Amino acid sequence: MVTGTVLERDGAHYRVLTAGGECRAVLRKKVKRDEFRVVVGDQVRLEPEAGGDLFGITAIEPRRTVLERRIPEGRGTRLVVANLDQVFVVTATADPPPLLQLLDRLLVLAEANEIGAAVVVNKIDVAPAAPLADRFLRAGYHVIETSVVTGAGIAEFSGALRGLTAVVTGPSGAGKSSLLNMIEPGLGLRTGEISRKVGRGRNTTVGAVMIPLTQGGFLVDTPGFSEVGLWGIDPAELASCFPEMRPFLGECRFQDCRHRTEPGCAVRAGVERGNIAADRLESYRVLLRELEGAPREWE
Ligand SMILES: Nc1nc2c(ncn2[C@@H]2O[C@H](COP(=O)(O)OP(=O)(O)O)[C@@H](O)[C@H]2O)c(=O)[nH]1
Ligand SMILES: [Mg+2]
Ligand SMILES: [Zn+2]
Repeated sequence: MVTGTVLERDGAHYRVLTAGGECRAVLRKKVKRDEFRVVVGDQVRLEPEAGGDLFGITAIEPRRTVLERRIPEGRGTRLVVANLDQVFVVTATADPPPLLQLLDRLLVLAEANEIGAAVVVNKIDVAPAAPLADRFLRAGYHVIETSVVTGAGIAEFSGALRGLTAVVTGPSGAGKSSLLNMIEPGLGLRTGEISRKVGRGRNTTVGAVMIPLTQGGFLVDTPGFSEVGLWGIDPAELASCFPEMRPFLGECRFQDCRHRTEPGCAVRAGVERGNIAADRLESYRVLLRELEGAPREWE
């Protein structure tokens, strides 16, 4: 039996990486009938199709994680990528200035989908890493400080990616493409682009692509990541997506406390004592408003 990792979908064909190299595969009828949806990142079982070098996908191995996005007009959800281990949220120290609420939102997305999350503070040659790095360290995240200019932290970032299936995300201009080019020079990603869509030259594609790394592991390039909404998150669960808030969650006076103005709120007390950063609570509140205001009828 041959197994492989689905790297990319192209219409009815899937590009699959096996121990013996890359091959092209199609869904076997049985898999189709069972309405299995094969997505990028899936581990699949393959059998040779009669005549030709095509393989048939006969089964999908159980998924470790899934990332979904909602399809508009109440048409349900679509899997974006399977078996993602880790999300690296990249920010620059400056130029462009860090967008704290955007970074927190991406971290919450990972948490809510039970995918590991870490922060990369890049451009430490431009401005000191400390205030930004400390903010995320105190929130409980692993933080890697890097500079593409001096090479600082690149080996550490590379080591953190090794063997994992990871997404590298973050605001435009933070240095994602530059970092990845240093880790995998063969990638040849364009840098300094105004829009990554322009850089990719394939702006109609919504599918994810898995890129095998020489050192082992995969990078997932998914235009879908930032589109993965917060819609799936129960507002009551949101605070538990902030690691530093978790120790306080059972301690509020009201069991259904949303940590706004309720009396006896242990999370707010945690902010007053300096255990939780005030701007993290602010990010929580922004996301909570969004979740509570989101239309629920499609779920
Ligand atoms: N000074 C400095 N500039 C960087 C660093 N990393 C990236 N850049 C520059 O920042 C700009 C945006 O980088 P890019 O990799 O395209 O960012 P992306 O949009 O996140 O992919 C480019 O002009 C890079 O040369 C860094 O560590 N230090
Ligand atoms: Mg880029
Ligand atoms: Zn509370």
